Amino acid sequence: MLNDTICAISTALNNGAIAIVRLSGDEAIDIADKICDKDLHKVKSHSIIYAHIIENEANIDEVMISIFKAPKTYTKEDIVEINTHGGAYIARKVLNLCLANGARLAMSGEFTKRAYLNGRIDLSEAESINDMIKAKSEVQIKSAMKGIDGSIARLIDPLCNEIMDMIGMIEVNIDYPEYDDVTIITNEHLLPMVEKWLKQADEMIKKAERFRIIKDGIKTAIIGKPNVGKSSLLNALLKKDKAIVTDIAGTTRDLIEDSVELENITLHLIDTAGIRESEDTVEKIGIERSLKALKEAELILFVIDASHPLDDEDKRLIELVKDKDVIYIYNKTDIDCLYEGIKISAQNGDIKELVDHLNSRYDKDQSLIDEDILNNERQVALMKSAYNTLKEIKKAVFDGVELDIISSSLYEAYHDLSEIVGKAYDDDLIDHLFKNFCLGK
Ligand SMILES: Nc1nc2c(ncn2[C@@H]2O[C@H](COP(=O)(O)OP(=O)(O)O)[C@@H](O)[C@H]2O)c(=O)[nH]1
Ligand SMILES: [Mg+2]
Repeated sequence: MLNDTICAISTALNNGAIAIVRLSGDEAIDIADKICDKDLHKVKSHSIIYAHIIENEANIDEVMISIFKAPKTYTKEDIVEINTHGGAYIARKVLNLCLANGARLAMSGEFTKRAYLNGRIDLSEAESINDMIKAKSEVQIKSAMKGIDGSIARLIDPLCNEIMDMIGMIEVNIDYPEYDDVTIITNEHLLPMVEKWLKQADEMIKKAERFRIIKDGIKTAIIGKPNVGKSSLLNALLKKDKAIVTDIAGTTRDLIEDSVELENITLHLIDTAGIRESEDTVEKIGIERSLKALKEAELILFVIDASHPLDDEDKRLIELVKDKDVIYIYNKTDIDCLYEGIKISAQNGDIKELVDHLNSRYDKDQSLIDEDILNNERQVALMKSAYNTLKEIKKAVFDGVELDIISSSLYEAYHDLSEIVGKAYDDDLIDHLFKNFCLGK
C-alpha cells in the first residue's frame, strides 16, 4: 500500500545538536499528534511549533515539529518532521513511539521513491538527490544540483518528442491512408531525421563519458619497466612517501592506490609492479596484477628512463599499451635526456611539465559543467541502447522496410529514452535504484 505512513530518522545517527524524525503519509499528522502535547491538527501547513514528546504522561523531549500538508511537500503526502535533541538514543526513542502509534519504518530511499511515484520528481531527479547526498567535490555538487533541477528531462525531452511525433505520423499514415491532408511519410522523409537523432544520441553519450571523468576522476595506471621511477612518480604526485622506492628492480610487487586532485582532474592512481619477465613467484603475481590494472585503466602514465635508450623491454610494453590512452613521460632527466616530450625528475619532485600537461588536457572539458549532460551509467546505457536501435532503424530505412515495422522499432527507442527519466519503468529496477539511498531520504 502506498499511503501507509512511513517514518525514519532522517539525520545522521550520531550525536549532534538536533536529529530529525520524519513521517510521511495519510496518518503522519495523527501519529505525531498522539505522541506530543499540542493539537497538531490546528497547526497551519508549512509552519513549525514548539512541543513536548510525551510517553506514559512523562515528558521525554522538548522538540520543534514542522507540519507540511499535502500536496506541496517532498513526497506530495502529509509530512511531519520532529526536531529532537541530537542524541541517537532520544531520536530512536521518538522513532519507536511513532512506530508504536501506527507508522511503519521506511525503507532506504522510500521518501524519495514516493516523491517519484507521486509524480513530484522524475527518476533522474531522484538519482541526483542521491548524488547530492554522496557528493565529495564542487563539481559533483554542481552536477547533482543541475540534475535535481531537471537537466536530464531538458536534455532528452526534445528528442523523445520528435520520435513520438514521427511515430504518430507513421501511425496516421498506416491507419488513414485515404486522408488527403495527412503528411505522407516515406523512407526518404525518415532518413534525415533518424540521422539527426543518431548524431544527437552519439553526442550525448560522448559528452557524458567526458564529463564523468571530470566529475568522478580518471582511473590511471603508472606503467613502465622496473626501476624507471614509477613509484617515485606516484610519491611526487601524492606529495608523500606512499610507495617504497629503492634501486632494486622489482621493489613494488603489490598494486598501490591513491587519489590526487589536480586543478582540472582527479587521478585515481595505481602504481604497478614493473612489467618484465620474472622467475620470482611474488613478483610474477604482482606483474599479473599490473597487467590487469593496465587493462582496466582509462589513462596510462607510461614512465621511461630518459637517461637510457629504449630497450626491448620498453618496446614490448609500448606495444602492449598501443590501444590505450597513453601519456609518455621521460623520467630521470636530471641525469640525462635522450628524448623529446614530457620531462620530469620524479626523485626531485620536479613533475611540473606533467602536471601542466594533465591540467591542460582536461581544461576544455571544464565547461561541460554548465551543460545538461547524462548523469550516470544507467542513463548512458539506456541512451546507448536507443542509439543502437536507431542504427538498426537507419539500416531498415535504407533497405526499404515497411513503415509499420519501423514504427515499432522507433517505439523501442522511445521507450529506452523515456526510461531515463522514469516515464516507463519496471518495479524491480525502481526497487533496486532506491535501495542505494540513505535511510530517511
Ligand atoms: N636520478 C634519478 N633517480 C631516480 C628518479 N626517479 C627515481 N629514481 C631512482 O630510481 C630507482 C627506482 O625508482 P622507483 O621509483 O622505485 O622505480 P620503479 O621500480 O619504477 O617504481 C630508485 O633508486 C630511485 O631513487 C629521478 O628522477 N632521477
Ligand atoms: Mg615501484
